[in-house]
Amino acid sequence: MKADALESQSLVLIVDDEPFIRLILRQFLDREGYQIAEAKNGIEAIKVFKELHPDIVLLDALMPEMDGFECCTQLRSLDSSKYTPVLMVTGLEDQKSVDRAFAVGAIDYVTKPIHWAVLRQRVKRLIEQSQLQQELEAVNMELQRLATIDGLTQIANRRRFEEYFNQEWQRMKRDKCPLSLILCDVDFFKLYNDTYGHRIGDRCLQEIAKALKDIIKRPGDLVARYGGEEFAVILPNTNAEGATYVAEKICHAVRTLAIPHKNSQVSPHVTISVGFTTEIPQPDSDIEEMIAAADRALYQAKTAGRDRFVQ
Ligand code: GH3
Ligand code: MG
Ligand code: MG
Ligand code: MG
Repeated sequence: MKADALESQSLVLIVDDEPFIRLILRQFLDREGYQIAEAKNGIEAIKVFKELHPDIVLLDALMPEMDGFECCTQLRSLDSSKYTPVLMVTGLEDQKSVDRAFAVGAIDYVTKPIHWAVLRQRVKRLIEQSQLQQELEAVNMELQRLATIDGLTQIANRRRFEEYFNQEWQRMKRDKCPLSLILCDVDFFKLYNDTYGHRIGDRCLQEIAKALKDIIKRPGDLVARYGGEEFAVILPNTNAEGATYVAEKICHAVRTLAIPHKNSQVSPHVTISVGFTTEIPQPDSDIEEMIAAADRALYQAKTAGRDRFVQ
């Protein structure tokens, strides 16, 4: 009759003001392989919950000090109880009590005298459901993270760039603070691929992305892969002087990687061109125009000879 290994580690919090009920519940669930904690009223239950984070709460309704309904309300308001099922175990059978229990966040309801075979299944299933829910949430969070990351370079992708740039644009507009945007494009990268092959080209992009990440570390800054061999950097709360400093550092960092590029027309190594723009977004200014301005600066860096930055 033992529960399986997973459940045997689960902790059940029994909340009841009657010592005899706590005792028979403890004996039964102990035989089922659960760990047990006890509380004799709602106040004590909250305290024990915060301390031990049980996997399920078996909650009596009528108790002195704080009853089960109030206790359940308070439990539901705790962040740490998000996935913890509360099972009401009570002598109250009227519709009003049942409705109230569910309204305050109980996930299920069983009445006294306890039907042990039913209780056994309820406890088992509620714990399983809550574990499954937590696993799904973890998978979901990982999926959300993956959806914003570029597979090749492991930095933010274009989608994340758009999202963050929009967000920071609005924030800088509200706060009347300068926002800087840097666009970078690897020089003669088509020639690089043609010379060394696409796989080495990929590795080159990975190295450049890593170098950019290493130098742009201020909280709030974002480095993203904007396109094939193009990178974008968002610098909130950063004026033109700050952006100049970062743009210079980007050119320097790529040069310092000293990745050979024998067919580049500007250097024996891979270089990057950088364009940037800074503005305090105004109520009537256009976000697309800011990207276009950075793009124009980048184009000027290209036509002026590459391996440089232009504002
Ligand atoms: P410019 O100096 O004017 O920027 O010249 P360029 O050759 O870098 O510019 P162009 O836009 O003509 O070529 C970009 C090249 O980047 C073409 C494409 O094959 C390469 N590229 C884009 N994405 C990737 C990628 O994920 N991996 C590799 N290896 N190459 C890529
Ligand atoms: Mg009671
Ligand atoms: Mg390009
Ligand atoms: Mg290029």
